Amino acid sequence: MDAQAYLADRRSLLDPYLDAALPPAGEGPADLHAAMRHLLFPGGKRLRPALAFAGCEALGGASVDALPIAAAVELIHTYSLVHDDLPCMDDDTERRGQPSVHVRYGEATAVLAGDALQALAFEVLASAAPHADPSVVVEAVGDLSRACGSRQLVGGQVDDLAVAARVAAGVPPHPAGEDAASRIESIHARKSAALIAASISGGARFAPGARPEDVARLQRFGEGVGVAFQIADDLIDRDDEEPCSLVGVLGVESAAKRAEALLTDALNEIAALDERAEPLRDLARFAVRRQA
Ligand code: GRG
Repeated sequence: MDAQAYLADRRSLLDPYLDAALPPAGEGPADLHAAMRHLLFPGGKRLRPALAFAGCEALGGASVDALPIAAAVELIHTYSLVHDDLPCMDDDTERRGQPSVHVRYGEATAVLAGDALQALAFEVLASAAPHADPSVVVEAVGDLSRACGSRQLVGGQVDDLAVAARVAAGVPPHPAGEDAASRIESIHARKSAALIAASISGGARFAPGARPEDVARLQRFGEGVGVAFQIADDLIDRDDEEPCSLVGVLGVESAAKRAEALLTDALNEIAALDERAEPLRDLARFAVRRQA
């Protein structure tokens, strides 16, 4: 099964589970619950849940073992998109060809829908406890909360916004004497790669009998693939004006080479895993080499 078929197949496992986890759109406050569903269904590529399933399979688990973490990472991803589109952040009126949540439901409801999606992610993850080893669930909650916090996702977003603010103020995006490429990769690592790595290692944790050294290996794999994924995203946009992009700083060719080098290093990191890691390898290649 290639990466696209894997994404489609695992979407059909995830979506009914996600649907059941969300309050129905008609339940009061109806606007809030409808706003929470707005970006979730039909949703995007479902890359992070697929990575969670594939991470679990790579260590011998079944996809169903990873359902709670797969749903949790998609809920976090969705919350971050709802908030990222707000006028005080990226100020985007459309996402995936639809009005952004704040355009459709108003700003206050969009902020609160994002908050509720984030809380629901941890509720869903905690609900794994009766089936999974409770100590695995506690570790997974700790890992995911760290990936979402001020040292990772939120901190990366703050530093990204600071680059945009410098440009808006008419000063160079990166201070003189600073290594702009390293700074950008550090932002990518926190804003994009932390959640991607948490998806993979989080899924891996739920494989019965997963060894901590293999989970750590998959975490490192995810960190590399996550940065490469963000570079690929910037290559697709080809936005030379984007100040927080390696494409702007290094040019298309060097940025593409950097993404490939990160992918190669990441694949080497998990070379010892057997053929059960093949869906994960395919997803990583797809994430880094896709054209859209
Ligand atoms: C607001 C806390 C907070 C964080 C925002 C997600 C994010 C951080 C910013 C969105 C803009 C951006 C460039 C994020 C990097 C991650 C990224 C490329 C998201 C898009 O991911 P895909 O391609 O999206 O998996 P789909 O639509 O397929 O779900």
